[in-house]
Amino acid sequence: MELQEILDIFLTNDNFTILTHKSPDGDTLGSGFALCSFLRDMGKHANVLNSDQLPSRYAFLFEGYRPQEFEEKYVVAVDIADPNLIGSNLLQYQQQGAVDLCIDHHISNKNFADKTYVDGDASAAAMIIYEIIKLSGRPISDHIAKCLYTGVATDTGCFKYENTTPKTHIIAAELMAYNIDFANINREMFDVKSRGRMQVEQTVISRMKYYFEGRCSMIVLTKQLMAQCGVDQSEFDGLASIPLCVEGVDIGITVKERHTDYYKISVRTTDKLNAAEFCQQFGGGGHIRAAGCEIQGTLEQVEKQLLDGAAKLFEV
Ligand SMILES: [Mn+2]
Repeated sequence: MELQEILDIFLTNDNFTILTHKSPDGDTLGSGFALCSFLRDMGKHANVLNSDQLPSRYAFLFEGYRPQEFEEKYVVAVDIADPNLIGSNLLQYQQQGAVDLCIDHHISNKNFADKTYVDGDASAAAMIIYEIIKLSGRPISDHIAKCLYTGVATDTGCFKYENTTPKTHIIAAELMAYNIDFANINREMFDVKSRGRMQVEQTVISRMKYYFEGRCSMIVLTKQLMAQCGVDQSEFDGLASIPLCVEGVDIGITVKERHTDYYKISVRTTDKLNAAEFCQQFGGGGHIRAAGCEIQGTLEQVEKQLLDGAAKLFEV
C-alpha cells in the first residue's frame, strides 16, 4: 500500500471511527487525535475511540474534543498491532472485517484489518500520520503538530531509544516549527510523575538488590506496594529502566507481582548482554536490550530462578 492510496481513502470517505489501543500511550493518542483533527478540518466527521479511560496526563491532546454524532462508515486503527489491543470495551471491532484500515509501525502487525499499512522503520505511528497529512498539502494546525510531536517523542523515549533515526529528527524538527511548547510536552511526558509513583520509586530503589559483583540489579514491585501508594498500572511505564541506571549494571531485572504467586518480569540490558536470550529461558522473549517473561511461584522461588538464569549469562 502506498501513502497516496491511504490519503485517497481519507479524501473520498466520510464518517470515520478512529481506534486507538488499550492502555493508551502518547503515540496511539497523538496519532488518533491528529488524524481526527485533519479529517474534521476538511469538514468530515470523525471520532476517536478507546477501550479505556484516557489518562489525564494526555489531556492536552484532546482538549476541547467532543464526540460527533454520525453513522459510522469507515474504521481506522492507529498504532494497533493486534486486534486484542483494541480492548474489551470495544469488542465489536475485534471481529473479522470490522476494521477497514490499520496504520501501524509494528512489524509484528497481525494483518487483522481489510487494508494494512505497516512501516517498520517509522519510530512512531505518528510519523506515518505526519507523512500522510503532509502529502495532502493541507495546512497542519498547531494542535495536529502538538499531537504528532508527542507521538514521536514518547515512542522514542525522548529521542533516546535505538528506534530513533535521522528521519525521526527531521520530522520532529519540522513539527517544532509550529507553535508547540515542545519543552513543556517533554517535561510533562518524561519528568513529571504522580506523588504515588515517586513513592513507589523511592521504595523500590531503597530495596534494590545487587548480584554478580554489581553487574545484575533487581527491583520488586508487589501488589501491596502499588495499593499502598495508590497508583494504577498505567503509571508504571518506564519503571523497568531503573535497575539499569546504576553504574556497572549490565542486566536490570524488574519483578512485578500480577497475582498471588504469579510474576511479570521485565529485563533491560546494556550491549554486553542479551535480554531476549535471558527471557527465553523462562518462555518469554522480546528485543536484545528489552525483554520480558512471566514466572509462577513464590517471590523467593522466582528470585532464585532469575538468579540461576543470570548465572548462566555470567557463566558462573
Ligand atoms: Mn507506537
